[in-house]
Amino acid sequence: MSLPFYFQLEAVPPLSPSDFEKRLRAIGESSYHDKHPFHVLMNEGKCDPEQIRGWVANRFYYQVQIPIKDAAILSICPDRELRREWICRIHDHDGIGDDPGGIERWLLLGEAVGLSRAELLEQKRLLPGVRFAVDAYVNFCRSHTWIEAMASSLTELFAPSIHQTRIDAFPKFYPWIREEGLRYFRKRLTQAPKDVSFTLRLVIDRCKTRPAQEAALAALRFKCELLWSMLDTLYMAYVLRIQMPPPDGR
Ligand code: AHQ
Repeated sequence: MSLPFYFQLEAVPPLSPSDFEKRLRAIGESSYHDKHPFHVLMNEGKCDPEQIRGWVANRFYYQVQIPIKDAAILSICPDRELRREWICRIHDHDGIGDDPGGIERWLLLGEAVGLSRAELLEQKRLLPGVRFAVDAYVNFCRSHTWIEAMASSLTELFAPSIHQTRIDAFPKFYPWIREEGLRYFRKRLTQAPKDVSFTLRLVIDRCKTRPAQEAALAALRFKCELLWSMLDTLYMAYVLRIQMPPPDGR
């Protein structure tokens, strides 16, 4: 079995830190899912309530798997100082102390768009393609090195604008969505930059060889692909209205 191409780069000199960062950022600039037609429709106010509810319900599966993914990273990271930093991501989603966490804030978003907590918690609207993409993210982080898994979260380099866009667009185009539903996005405006500045510095500092740098770039490309494919599934189901008939008529 041939090794991934980047392992054949041992003799190639590493990228400089600034060129490595430029390569990381270039991935998002071209293929981050803020450019996906479903997000464009949503941010231009062209989604109907059912399409918004479909997006909220399916993204809930991504949200609840984030702490599972981060726990998988903790379980393979041997560095105590890095674990002490990374564990905050689990608290951000599961909650800690008085902060109920991002999963609870996403449940509030669900209620604000007209979905019951039970519908979200029981994954009533979860589409197969979304489940496969999200599970692929968790499995990637379980089966790769901890630095590749951390590098895959760098899609959030491009996330603050995506949250601000929703904070601006939802009240303007979807006044029927209750304001408290936006709490999740508002919280990410500060959490995402904190997470990403730590992770960007770590990946640049720790990926000293060209193979390590190319593996981190491949991890980020993989994550962009899975975020994009989640929205492909939603577009197919909620815009083109093509869904797999439920197996055995369920
Ligand atoms: O709300 C998001 C979030 O908490 C995270 C964690 C991070 C990761 O660990 O991969 N990625 C991420 C993202 C969140 N929101 C997405 C969105 O479109 O609202 C973007 C997504 C990301 O950029 O990876």
